Amino acid sequence: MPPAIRFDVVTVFPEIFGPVFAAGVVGRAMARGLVQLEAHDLRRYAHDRHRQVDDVPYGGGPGMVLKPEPLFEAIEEIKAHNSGPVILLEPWGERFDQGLARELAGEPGLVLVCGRYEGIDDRVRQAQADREVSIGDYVLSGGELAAMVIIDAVSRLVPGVLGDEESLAGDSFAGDELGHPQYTRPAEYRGLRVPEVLLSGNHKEIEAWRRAQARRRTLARAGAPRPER
Ligand code: 6GU
Repeated sequence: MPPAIRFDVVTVFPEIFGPVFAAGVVGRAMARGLVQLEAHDLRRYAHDRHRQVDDVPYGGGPGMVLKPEPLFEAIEEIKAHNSGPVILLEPWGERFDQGLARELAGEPGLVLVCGRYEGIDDRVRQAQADREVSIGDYVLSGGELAAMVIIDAVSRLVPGVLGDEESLAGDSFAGDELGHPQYTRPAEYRGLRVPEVLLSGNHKEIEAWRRAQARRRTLARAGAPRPER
C-alpha cells in the first residue's frame, strides 16, 4: 500500500526530524506506512568539497543567503517522486492555519523547503516554489520548526492517521468552534472539583454545557488582541 501522504523536506539539519516524529500520532502513522517522511540534507547537493550551501548577499548586508544551485537540484530530484506542491518556509509567507492544513492534507505529498540564514536566493521561489508559508508572526532561525508544525498538523488530518476518527470531530477548529474544557478522574483534586454536570450522566445536559463552554472560548479568542500584520 502506498503512503497516503509523503513529506520530503530539504534542510541543512536533516537529523532533527527523526526524533521529533519517532513518538506520538505521526510516528505511529509512519510506522504503519500511512505517512512517509524523508529529510534531505541540502549539503549533499553542494557543488564544492566544502559542501557550501550559502554565500554572501549580492548588494551587501549582514548574514548569508542559501545558494540556488543545491536547492534547485534537490527540489528537482524530489519532484521526480513527489507530485505535491513545493512549499518554501519563510516568515513572510502565507499564514498557516487549520484551513490550510485541511487543504494540504488533500495533497499526495508536500515538498517542504526550509529557509535558513537571511533567506533563500529568490530565484528558487521564482522557478521552483508553488507557495510560501509561515506559521506565525515571529521570526524563527530557520524553517525546520515550521516544517515540523505543518507535518504534524497535516498528518493528523489524513484519513486513518488518528486511531479514533471521532477525535477529529471534537477538535478545536474542526468546526468553527474551539473545543470545550475536558476533565478526567479524580472528581476532586486539591479542592478543585469537576463541574457537577459532567458527573450527572445526563447526556443532553452535558452536550449543552459543552456547547456553551466552547462558545465562551471561541468568543474569548475572537475578542483577544491579535498581532498586527
Ligand atoms: Cl516558515 N520560517 C522562519 N524562519 N520563521 C518563521 C516561519 C518560518 N514562520 C514563522 N516564523
